[in-house]
Amino acid sequence: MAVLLFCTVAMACAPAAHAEDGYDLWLRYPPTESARATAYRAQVSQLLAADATPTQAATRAELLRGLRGLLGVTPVPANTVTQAGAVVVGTPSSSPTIARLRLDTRRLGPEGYLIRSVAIDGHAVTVIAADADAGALYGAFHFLRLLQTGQPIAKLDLRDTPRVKLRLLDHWDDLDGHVERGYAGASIWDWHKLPDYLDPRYTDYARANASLGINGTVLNNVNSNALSLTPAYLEKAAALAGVFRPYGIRVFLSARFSAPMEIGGLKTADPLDPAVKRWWRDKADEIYRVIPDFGGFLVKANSEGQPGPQDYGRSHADGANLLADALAPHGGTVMWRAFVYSHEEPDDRAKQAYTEFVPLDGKFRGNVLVQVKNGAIDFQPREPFHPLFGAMPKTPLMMEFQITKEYLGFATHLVYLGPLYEETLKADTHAKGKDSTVAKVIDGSLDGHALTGMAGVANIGAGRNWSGSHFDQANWYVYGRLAWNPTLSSRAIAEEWVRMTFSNEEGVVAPVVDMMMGSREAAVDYMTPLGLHHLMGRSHHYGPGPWVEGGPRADWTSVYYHRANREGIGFDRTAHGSNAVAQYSPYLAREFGDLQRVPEEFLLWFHHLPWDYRTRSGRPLWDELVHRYTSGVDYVRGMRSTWSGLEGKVDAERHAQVAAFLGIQEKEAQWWRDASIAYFQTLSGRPLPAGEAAPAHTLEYYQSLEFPYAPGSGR
Ligand code: GCW
Repeated sequence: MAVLLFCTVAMACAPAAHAEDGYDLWLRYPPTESARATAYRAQVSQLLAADATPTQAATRAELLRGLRGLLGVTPVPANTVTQAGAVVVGTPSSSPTIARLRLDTRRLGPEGYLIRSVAIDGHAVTVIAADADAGALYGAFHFLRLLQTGQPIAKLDLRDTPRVKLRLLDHWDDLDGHVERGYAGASIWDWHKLPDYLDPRYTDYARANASLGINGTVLNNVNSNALSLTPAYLEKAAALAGVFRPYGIRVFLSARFSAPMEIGGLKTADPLDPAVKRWWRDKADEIYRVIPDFGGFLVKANSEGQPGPQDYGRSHADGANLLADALAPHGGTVMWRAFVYSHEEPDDRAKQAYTEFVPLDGKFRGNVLVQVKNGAIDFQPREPFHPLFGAMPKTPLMMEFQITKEYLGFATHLVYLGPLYEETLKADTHAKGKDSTVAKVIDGSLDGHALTGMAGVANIGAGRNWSGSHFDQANWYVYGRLAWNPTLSSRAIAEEWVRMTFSNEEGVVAPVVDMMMGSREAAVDYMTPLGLHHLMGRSHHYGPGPWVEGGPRADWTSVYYHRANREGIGFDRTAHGSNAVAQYSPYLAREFGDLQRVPEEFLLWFHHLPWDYRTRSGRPLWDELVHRYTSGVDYVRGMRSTWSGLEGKVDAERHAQVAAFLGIQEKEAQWWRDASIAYFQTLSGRPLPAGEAAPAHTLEYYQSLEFPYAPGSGR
């Protein structure tokens, strides 16, 4: 137990001034503006926090760090409340003071907490109580967030528990340090120096994740290498698990389905083969010997060239159950991805996952989650929610969002993904009547599942600011907050983040939040308006490529998706076309299939329409498309001017980088607009609407651009 007393001279306790390079993320803990700081100091005059376990020690250390930074306090050990303004954190077993209060902590579960203003021996005290250490840690971060965002703390009565059980980051990190679709530098994991060297950054990674409630991390790419399951790499993973454990974070690994052959010397990886079953059971036992709280496996199988059960004529359920049986004795989970589409299958790619997985509903073991991307194609700027949500009631489905912006401008574009996540989670599947939202599928409440999960493909790298840009940190942040509670508002989360990351000044908060909230819609407009999708450059996915055709498979081209010709544009997924609409509930199938009712943002996702089709604005489709492209670019121009107006209100170093990146974004938004218009105009044959500028270059110029070294490519 420790008690903290304040420095009388606040200055003496202030952290050394340092340039803001983004390393501290939203945990900067800068000195609080003076009037507010004075009030807070009276309310936070003592800290009682045990440090008998690693998690308790981490909780205490974070509170000390935060309070010292925000309010300028110096810790002095003690163990009872002796004055008003004590903060007591812990569980009934770690804190006699909390035990005395007889709070109903049981109902908080292993990760929940409550924060309450109470009186103890006549003193006003803030209690952060939980039933287990991890809950107290989360509560401490919540309390710090209240201070960081300038909230009143005198009359608190909060309780919070996560609505989703597994809240994970999926790293697409290769063992050689490359990050697939990573735009924030090399992998954060220095596999070569592990397990002996534990970069302090790993601890800061754990702190940042714990501050959001993220409780698991898949260390390696789903396009996986069997070597990560060898003893040497398991030891390295175990070292990371040791760093993360105090922060409530468990380690998971992507498992290569053919590992029994590649590192086990077997002749087959057939899931029904007894030797293969034995191999996975032994492997699981071995893993749990070195990582006792190992979370489980993530598997990409029979997808984009990865090995899987279908190589042996078996189903995805056979494959998933093989690994599930191996993990079950240890309490581990299999996350089996539904991102599958076949090489041979000529059917609409948007339909294939549903076609393959729905018949398997009810065939998976109890410790299997099927991991489904938010949309049926591939993390596009906008997609309708994946039709699997709501269609497999007997199987827990977990959400897979992409945090890294593979299709949304890499690191440089300011695109806040909160509205994208929120739009998907709030979407109504109508699976069990109205209000059967995707969020309710994910949190298990719609179909009564206790095993629930959400995964975000991480945007974290070894770059100093973690995510490749300052604003990309917000995407990590909003993902984590929504994984904890999928019903939160992305605007409220943006506001929290801006306050913690940049400033509590209203003159900063309001314009930055507004700018963020419209940024995703702008990217949709300048890249793929009105339901267009998958029009990016081939394989590296950088920049526009609506002309991409030919190559190894049709569904890796752009022409497959936009289907533009002299007559019109769009993918007919109605009953007259691929009938993908039929994979949604009858209510939605009718809505999406009906031109009068389909939300306009999905118009060309579901319909092929003539260039002169009259859109809701009254403009013909071609004119509307051009209008959207232009307004996307205009929005970016607006963000640049908003941001330049904030000069002096945000530290110079971060201001300058954001300003420069917005400049890149404007250039690239213009490039997307111009190249797309130049290309589609060759098909529509229609003039640009009045007042619309012609593309800066010829179509041939845009088509000639090549980017062999664009970052993050798959391989
Ligand atoms: O979006 C695509 C990416 C691939 C990725 C794949 C997947 C890991 O372009 O790089 O591979 O999705 O999700 O499996």
